[in-house]
Amino acid sequence: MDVKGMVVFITGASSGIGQACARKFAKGGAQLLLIARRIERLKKLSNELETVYGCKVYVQQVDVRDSIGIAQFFAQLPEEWKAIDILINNAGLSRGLDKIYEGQLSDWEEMIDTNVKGLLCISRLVIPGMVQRRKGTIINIGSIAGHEVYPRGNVYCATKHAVNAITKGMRLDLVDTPIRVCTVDPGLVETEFSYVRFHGDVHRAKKVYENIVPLTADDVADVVYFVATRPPHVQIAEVIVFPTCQASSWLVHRDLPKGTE
Ligand code: NDP
Ligand code: 8X3
Repeated sequence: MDVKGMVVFITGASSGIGQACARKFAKGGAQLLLIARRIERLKKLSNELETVYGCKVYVQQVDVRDSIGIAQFFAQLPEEWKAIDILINNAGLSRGLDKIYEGQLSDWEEMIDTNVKGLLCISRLVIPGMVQRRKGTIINIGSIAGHEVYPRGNVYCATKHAVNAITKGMRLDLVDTPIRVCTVDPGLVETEFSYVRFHGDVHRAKKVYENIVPLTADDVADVVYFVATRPPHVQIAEVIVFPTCQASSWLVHRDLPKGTE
């Protein structure tokens, strides 16, 4: 399927996987609707995409935890931008890596509000138009954390299990439409993810990717693009993508031989 001229809506496009997806779909000729909280980054990305790929880009500062703000953003969108062909529900984060009896309530709220309620809120506004137009692809960015729970991952894993369940629920409820629902579930990807998880502790964040070759955001964007560009009758329900050194959430081979990094 060609994405040329399609409206692709990416949440959390200011960094990491979302930003890599924006570049990938721009290269394919799509029109990009991009949101995140860091608007300066989105504007910079928009300039880059318009210059390099000559595509149309619409950016707006939106916090996906703010259901009223999301509704206002959606209501004021020009009609051409409301006709979303591909929704990439990517905005998400982890906060903390603590035993469940030591975790911070504020971290839990932030993860649940962003990863679960934010995704639901955006989807609730976008899917009716897809149903009406009888066209659309929804790609949720889940995680291996939505399939396995790892020590101290408790609430983050719970939010990604919720994303997994919501994705399945969407697929069931949309089975009588041409809309496709997919989830792309990565393992270790080196982005700002761990920096955010550890509240800006760069040293601790770097240790997550020590002595391994992790996935890059571009690797994940390649998978998302592949999923989106299958023929309309092909619905890739779920993709788990690991770096080669990873076999599960908690089995990661870190003994990288010198010279192969
Ligand atoms: P990054 O931290 O690099 O990017 C996260 C993006 O989400 C940013 O653009 C950020 O934008 C946005 N975001 C976070 N909170 C909000 C909010 N309240 N409102 C709007 N946007 C928000 O991490 P990744 O690219 O790695 O993460 C992207 C997705 O991939 C997440 O859902 C994550 O759970 C998932 N994932 C990541 C893996 C990894 O190892 N990196 C593995 C598996 C899944 P801003 O801060 O500007 O609002
Ligand atoms: C991000 C990957 O393993 O840190 O979802 O949960 S992991």
